[in-house]
Amino acid sequence: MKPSLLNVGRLPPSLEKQLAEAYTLTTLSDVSDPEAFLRERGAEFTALTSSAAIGVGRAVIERLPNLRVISNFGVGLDKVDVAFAQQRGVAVGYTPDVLNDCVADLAFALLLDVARGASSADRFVRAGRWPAGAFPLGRKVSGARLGIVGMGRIGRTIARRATGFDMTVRYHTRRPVPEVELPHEPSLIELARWCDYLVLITAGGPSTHHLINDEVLTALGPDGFLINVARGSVVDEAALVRALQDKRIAGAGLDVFADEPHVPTELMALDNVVLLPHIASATRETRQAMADRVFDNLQAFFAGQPLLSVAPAA
Ligand code: NAP
Ligand code: 8YV
Repeated sequence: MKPSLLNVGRLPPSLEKQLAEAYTLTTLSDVSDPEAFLRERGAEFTALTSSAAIGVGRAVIERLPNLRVISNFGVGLDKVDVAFAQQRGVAVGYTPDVLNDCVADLAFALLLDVARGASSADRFVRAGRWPAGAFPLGRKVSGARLGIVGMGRIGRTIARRATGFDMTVRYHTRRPVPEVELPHEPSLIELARWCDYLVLITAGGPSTHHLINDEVLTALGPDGFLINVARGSVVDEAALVRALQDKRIAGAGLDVFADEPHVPTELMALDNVVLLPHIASATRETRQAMADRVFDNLQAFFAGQPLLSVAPAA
């Protein structure tokens, strides 16, 4: 008998197909009345898949009394109630490391774009404005000062990329990372004051909610750029909009937003921002590697083996 798997997230079609072959798969969004379905059939499911974008909260987990394993498509667990799942003895798998390269690459794509004005210059050319005059000067990236907020798997990959641009790097986390030789800056304000580019790559969730507030943006200053590839919740978006409108910071490159897929209209009106639809891990290679990890975590669990990537105790 195949184990019953409830999919509450949106997964790549090839992964859904693979899951449907190995498990008795139900996708919650296909069900007409999910509330009633969970009430009547919740006890059938031993496994659950979700994605970092959708997650799974306590209310759903509570409806699944026989749940034994969650496999999350994504490394960010801010929308998964890991603490409650683990308390119930449910194993939680996720997809760390396989996306480090692509997220770090996209952080640099945003950084270079907003500093040099690539997207803005593209709009300038397409609008036929070049014959009327030169595009405004950008800002130099090579040799500049890079502040990284978060120095985990992806933060370290971003720091490695920065060596190729001869950048001077410092970082901020709650605790210095012993194996990282870069200078740790215990004060986020001081890091923002020091750097030219401030890249956010912390976890989301309550501990980082609005870490980047008006005070930090003021410290970053009119020549400083903010890059966010972490979570929209890390930034006070209203304060960011005001800082950009008043030119109290130079610009921002954003892959993530507070209320995705909705982007504040004020940001769309600004030319000193680059706006991306949460695509940092979205390459064919990396999404396939993430899909493989989601599948392999489940397969390992049902083979009685440890998950390949198990979420740390919450
Ligand atoms: P990780 O290895 O767990 O690193 C997380 C880092 O955040 C750690 O260095 C941690 O250091 C730091 N941190 C946590 N709370 C903090 C706080 N309050 N103040 C300062 N630093 C704090 O995670 P990762 O694999 O590098 O991934 C990081 C995050 O990137 C994910 O959680 C996810 O939200 C985001 N992400 C986004 C995309 C995208 O598509 N844009 C893709 C993948 C991941 P301390 O605990 O010592 O403070
Ligand atoms: C995914 C992410 O784009 O892994 C994460 O935490 O944010 C991204 O890799 C996405 O969440 C997939 O749902």
